[in-house]
Amino acid sequence: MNSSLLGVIGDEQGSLSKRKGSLTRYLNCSRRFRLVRRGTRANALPLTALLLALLIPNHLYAHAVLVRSNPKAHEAVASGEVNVELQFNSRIDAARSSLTLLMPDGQVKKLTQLPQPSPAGLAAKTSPLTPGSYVLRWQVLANDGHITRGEVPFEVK
Ligand SMILES: [Cu+2]
Repeated sequence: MNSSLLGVIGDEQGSLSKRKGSLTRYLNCSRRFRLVRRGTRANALPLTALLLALLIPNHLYAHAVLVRSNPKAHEAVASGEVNVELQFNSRIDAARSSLTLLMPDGQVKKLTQLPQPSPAGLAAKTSPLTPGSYVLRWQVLANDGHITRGEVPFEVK
């Protein structure tokens, strides 16, 4: 059902029906979301609702997902300045992405980013940290225009 419906959509678009899976999920994701926006403009609410229901599961796999971090989740690091580095599965827009640190006392501090280590990476250096439990929170904008966010809890010993 999923693929036959997408075939119909592809015919409306004139080009989607020709693709055979050579495009990445990333491209699928951004194209499908443009389709949803057009549907809204045309006031095709039932179609839009159906598309959303079909697309949300795909959407979860489509954009910036954290693949590696320093510190690692639940890692215990030495006190002092901590080098934060996050690696994602897709290119991200660093200027529209943010890193914040939840301190042991509940304060939230915005981290100043360092130059991107790679197009899919983010980096920052914390102020000197004292022992306690911290949570690094990230929010990133992927190239396809979608925002994802997550947390990396870690300890300072
Ligand atoms: Cu996306």
